Amino acid sequence: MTGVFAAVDLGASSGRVVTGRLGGGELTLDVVHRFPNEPVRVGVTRNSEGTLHWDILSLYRGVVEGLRKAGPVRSIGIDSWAVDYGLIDSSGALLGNPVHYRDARTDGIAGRVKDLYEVCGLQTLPFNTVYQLLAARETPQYEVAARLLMIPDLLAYWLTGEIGAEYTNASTTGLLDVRTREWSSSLIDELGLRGDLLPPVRHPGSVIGTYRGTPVIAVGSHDTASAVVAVPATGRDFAYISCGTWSLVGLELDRPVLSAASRAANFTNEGGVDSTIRYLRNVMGLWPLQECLREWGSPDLPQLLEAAASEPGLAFVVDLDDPVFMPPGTGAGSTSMEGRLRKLAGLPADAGRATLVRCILDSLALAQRRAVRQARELAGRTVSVVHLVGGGARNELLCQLTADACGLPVLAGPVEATAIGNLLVQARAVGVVDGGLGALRALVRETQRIVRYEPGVSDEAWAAAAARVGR
Ligand code: LFR
Repeated sequence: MTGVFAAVDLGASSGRVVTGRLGGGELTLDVVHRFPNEPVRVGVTRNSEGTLHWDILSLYRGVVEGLRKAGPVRSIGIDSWAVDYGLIDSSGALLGNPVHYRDARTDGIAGRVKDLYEVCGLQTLPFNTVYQLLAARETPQYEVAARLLMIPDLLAYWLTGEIGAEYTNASTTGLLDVRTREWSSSLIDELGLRGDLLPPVRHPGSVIGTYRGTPVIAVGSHDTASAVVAVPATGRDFAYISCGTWSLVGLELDRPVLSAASRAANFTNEGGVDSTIRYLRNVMGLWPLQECLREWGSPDLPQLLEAAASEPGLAFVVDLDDPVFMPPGTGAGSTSMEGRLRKLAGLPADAGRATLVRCILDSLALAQRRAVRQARELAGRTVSVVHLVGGGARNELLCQLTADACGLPVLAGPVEATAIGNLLVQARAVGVVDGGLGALRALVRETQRIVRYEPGVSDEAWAAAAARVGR
């Protein structure tokens, strides 16, 4: 028995609707619609920076158009980046455009709040939903809101009229108890936030409602949770890197690690599909490269990567975890992404773009090495292979550098891991495929292109580079 399913997958720079035919050992994909996701800055006359918003209605239009192009499907699943939300009033109307997690409104807030790790197990990222809510607490919107809906839940609400908070994404808010997997009312009260805004938690695999007669199914609506479902691993001794705008580097565990060392290393315990824990760290990912490309007017990437591959390795490295790289580039002066990178890496003025790209990729591999090593130590696990999934799996230079840096084989692919994880959870929910994560992953392994990269022999150069960035 096979069926066709539609995955809506929203990334930080574009969205797509992907149909997948699954069942009977088959898993084939078709990207039926791609649309841009272009944040909008407004209100620059009120304060110098204004506020960076998601253009949520344009995203919704992309979703609806994509579903139209998808044609008849068994069901629909939606995933997106985490932490961001929309507020709706008691009539169901959206109160303002959701704010982008890279907006500066949360600057400094995390440092003023008590440590939440013991309860929610999350790494402190300045943009966690809890800090966004603390920043928004005084606004009229917050006061009159009836419900908070995370981005995929908001889109699902518009499609079906049903509200809820999908678990994997709710786990990124900072307000969910990592042990009970329910909202932590004591934490919410203690922070003086409104618990009544938070809808009941629903779990991947449950039916949300219908859109024009087609079931909409809760999937791992946090994109990283869906990507981890599609990691084509056998056994347990693997680390994964879900590499796109961010690199999410970590392990799949049965229970959270909440030790002081884990907290100090800023490792997160996010909720995964089938009650797993995604024990990982956010590494800056391809974002600095994407921003440079944008600033350079989108030059030919394959050509640039080829040139970068011929540059001397590890000549210039930066600590990509430095928060200075978090905000979008302005495209001008020293605050451009290129300017920030040049300054921190100490690049000579005549260094060209290929040198800069090599610096970014070496630095990313170095940061990924560090996260894999730390995850392994903090969780007390053996790692014999690194699975690299997502758009980054297309980047051969990055995959090879990651294998070299980690001193481990890298299995790269699938590129569309997030959409595949989304589709698999739907297909299982309607009974077209069955089994646990192991069975779902076997299907990915058997049907998708996966490329193996062997590590180079010497670790010395990487260890020295790590010491140079002080990590
Ligand atoms: C990746 C991702 C990360 C999350 C970041 C912000 O797309 O979802 O997991 O930390 O975006 O939401």
